[in-house]
Amino acid sequence: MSESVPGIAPEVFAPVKAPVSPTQASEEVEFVQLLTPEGERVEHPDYSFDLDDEAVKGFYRDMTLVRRIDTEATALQRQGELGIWASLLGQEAAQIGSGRALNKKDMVFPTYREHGVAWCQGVDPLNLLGLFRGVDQGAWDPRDNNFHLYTIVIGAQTLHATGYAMGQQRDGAVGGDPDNDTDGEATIAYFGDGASSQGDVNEAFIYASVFNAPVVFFCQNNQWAISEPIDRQTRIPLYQRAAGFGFPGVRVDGNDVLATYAVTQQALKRAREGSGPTLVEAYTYRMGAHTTSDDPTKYRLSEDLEYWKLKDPIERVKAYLTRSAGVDSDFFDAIEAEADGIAARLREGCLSMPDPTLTDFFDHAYVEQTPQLAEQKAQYAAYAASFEGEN
Ligand SMILES: Cc1ncc(C[n+]2csc(CCOP(=O)(O)OP(=O)(O)O)c2C)c(N)n1
Ligand SMILES: [Mg+2]
Repeated sequence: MSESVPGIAPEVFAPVKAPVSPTQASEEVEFVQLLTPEGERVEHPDYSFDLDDEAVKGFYRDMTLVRRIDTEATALQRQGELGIWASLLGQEAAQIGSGRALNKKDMVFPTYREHGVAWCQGVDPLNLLGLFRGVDQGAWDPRDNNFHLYTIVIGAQTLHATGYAMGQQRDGAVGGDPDNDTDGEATIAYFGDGASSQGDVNEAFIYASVFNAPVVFFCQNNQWAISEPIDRQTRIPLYQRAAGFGFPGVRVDGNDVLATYAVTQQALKRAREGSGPTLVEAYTYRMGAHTTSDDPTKYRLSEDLEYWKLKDPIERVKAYLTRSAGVDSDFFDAIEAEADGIAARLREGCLSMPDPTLTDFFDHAYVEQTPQLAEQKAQYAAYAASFEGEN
């Protein structure tokens, strides 16, 4: 292989050296932060958090409840009641901050890990469990809560979101009074650091840019795509990629719910006003396994997790509420009790879900049954019946 190519620096050909741990890389990171890991409020020149402490208490409640939902779902999987579960542990602030910045008419396109955003949109967590239990293929109607079905095909939803946003634009739902951010609609697409390498995501960026679509690309950079570290996805900070596509990018402390709220709110406002897309990179960490089928101890250091535990998104809000907002233990105890109640309801609801029959799957392939599918369903039913009476 040639040592040098005119106009290309030799280091481009050097093997990419993954850092020993993402922890080291994170020391260099600059991002928008409004609440430190110690729970101290800080100011930023471009972003401010303008809600009161009641709202912060609400964020604390949301994050605590979704963490509990997540813990219960993980336990249910371990007990054989769910086929698989994708935990959001560590990403509560990124999801609640962005989810609470949404307006009623905004539309959400999630991946498979956005349980916190689903919560903000009012999707019953039992519906999420049905999907992971395998008794349905997503039992919620996206129109009920402006929250689309989970997408497992990495990055595909960014194209769906861009198409939807272009529809909002063509329906005249964008623009209007720029001082009234309830006037106008936007779309938000969630995806991961690994997804940023997909062709679909890059195509979505181009379409959104040239058509000025009202879409916010919300990337949760949790440092890992299963066992692949962020260094295998990019050599520049992900948010900087937006510049090459012609729209703004911003990196936010994804473990800071106040900053995530403020940054997403501004990006959504831009979109609703007709100023086009924004890429938000929420810098965070996947504290659990990729899914319950994964064992992260095989590929990452436990010291990383210890490092990120100090940046826990919930603990910093608790520290702020206790020290700076005068909130006492009654408040926290009440939320724990509420979490217990939700967990019990979920467990009971999960265990009592009716099993599907295999023929159900033929009914849900298309909105309307086709003659071919009807025939296949009948053939399958006859085949299954031929085993009746056998052990
Ligand atoms: C198109 C496609 N390729 C591969 C996979 C297998 N896969 C499932 S999750 C995943 C990693 C995704 O990582 P990231 O985008 O960072 O999201 P995270 O799981 O960290 O939230 C991969 C490669 C898939 N589901 N779809
Ligand atoms: Mg990831």
